[in-house]
Amino acid sequence: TRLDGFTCHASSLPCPQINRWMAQLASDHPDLCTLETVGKSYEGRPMNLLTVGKGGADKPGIFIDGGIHAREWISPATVTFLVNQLVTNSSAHDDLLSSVNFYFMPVINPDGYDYSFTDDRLWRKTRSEPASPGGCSGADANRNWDFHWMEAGTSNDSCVDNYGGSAPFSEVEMQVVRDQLTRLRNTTKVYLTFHSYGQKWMYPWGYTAALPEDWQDLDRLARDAVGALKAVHGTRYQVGSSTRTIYAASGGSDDWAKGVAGIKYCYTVELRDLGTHYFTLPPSLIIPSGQETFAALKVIANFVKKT
Ligand code: ING
Ligand code: ZN
Repeated sequence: TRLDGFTCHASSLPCPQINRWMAQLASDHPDLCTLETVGKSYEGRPMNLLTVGKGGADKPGIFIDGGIHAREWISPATVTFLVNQLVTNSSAHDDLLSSVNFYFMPVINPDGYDYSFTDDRLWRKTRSEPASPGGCSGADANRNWDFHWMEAGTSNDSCVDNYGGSAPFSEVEMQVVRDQLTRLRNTTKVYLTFHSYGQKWMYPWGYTAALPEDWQDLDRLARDAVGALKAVHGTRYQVGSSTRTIYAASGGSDDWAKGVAGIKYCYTVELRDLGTHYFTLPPSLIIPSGQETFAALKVIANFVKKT
């Protein structure tokens, strides 16, 4: 059976179905979509990158990932919603698709994500085997990046949720994402990584309370984005640096994307809600979350188009 956008967003889908849906979408829209398997997870699941655009490889890009934390199901659901909007309603976004490339990786921790369907709904980490005897499985993929690794908001106890891993980039899935960001860094102007929950549009740094020297540029674009987001369903998002908005945590992907890859506009987005439903947001809120987040993405893409 075919998986259309509506069926996909009636509930969260596990990885095999997300991959099947992306493959079908890419083959239905070959003029707009390029689907590549760019790596494999620890347990062997394919990791896919979907490029959407028709202006050619040198156009400015926006790199978007989801599902770095297994239990944050609204993240892959929202990222796939963004993909679906751009691709199946492409005539409405014709000018953006001609001038901007969108790089999507909807589930960058596929082992953990599937484990949260089959075994433990509240699993956060990857599923790599313990690095030492008596340890626990998995690391916090958003504490595993090689920039101020293990300095703040993280632990070297493998049995806790914010375990930073046995070494920077010990988790193969983060190596895969790192390599794509590195490959695309010259054209990528914006990096967006979707989490839940808390309704926050955050920029670096997570490792320190100090702000990047260009923080006002990041702050301004974030405020424009959340303004458009709020206009859709009235949802309020807070804007600020990660450390000042939520808590200090180092080894996150956005800090690496800015501090090492040199991408100027990097954001960690905490999607809905404010805590009422914790990580188990009702499926009826997938579409509203997608709609408002798409409004924010359009603001960002229009900005990128002008750069
Ligand atoms: N939140 C992010 C986390 O990884 C974060 C918040 C990101 C803090 C980046 C600092 C830097 O803990 C969730 N929900 O995982
Ligand atoms: Zn998260």
